[in-house]
Amino acid sequence: MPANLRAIQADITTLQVDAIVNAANSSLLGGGGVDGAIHRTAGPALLEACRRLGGCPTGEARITEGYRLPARFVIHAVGPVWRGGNHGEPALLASCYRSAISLAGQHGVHTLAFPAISTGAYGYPFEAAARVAIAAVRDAIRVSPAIREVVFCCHSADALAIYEKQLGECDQGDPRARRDKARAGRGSALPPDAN
Ligand code: AR6
Repeated sequence: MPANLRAIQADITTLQVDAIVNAANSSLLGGGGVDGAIHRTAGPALLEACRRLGGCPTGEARITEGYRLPARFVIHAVGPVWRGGNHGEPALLASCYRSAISLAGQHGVHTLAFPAISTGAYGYPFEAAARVAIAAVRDAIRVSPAIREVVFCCHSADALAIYEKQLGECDQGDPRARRDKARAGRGSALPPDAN
């Protein structure tokens, strides 16, 4: 059965899912934004675990336990800094979503929540980032069948509206949406019978 994708507005540190994704930097040693919130809630053992990982390149992800978080795991994904869009940013952003899904699949995660990676301190334009995120997640979950639900966790009502609109636009259950996407040449690579 295909995984369910949905968007909610919440503080990701409160979510009772198997794993939450952190928008980390390549040191993995904490920072502001969602990274700061996750470290504050998880407690100092998370920083210790991150230290042992020895960093993570942009476009990749690493996994730790969730410690004091309700989530069992934290998947630390390093998105790109936005530098105008011609420095490989979309590919790097897609790659960190794919790496996170792959790690989740390897660790038996069924439910997973993502923040909007790179859209805060890293300056990635929100709508463009959401488009990359949704497409990358849709693609990656096809090879990680254990994953049943992916939540795009938005910090604001505006962010939620953007995700809901884009998830609606590429609603795989709607044949008209599929046809329109195919016409626009920007649809998912899923064959119609994969839905
Ligand atoms: N729950 C859900 N989303 C959140 C939360 C939260 N508690 N807090 C912020 N957001 P950012 P980046 C949203 O800056 O752009 C850190 O210092 C926020 O509104 O956290 O990938 C790291 O250490 C935004 O839409 O991550 C890195 O150095 C999104 O999360 C750097 O920032 C991402 O914003 C990474 O920058």
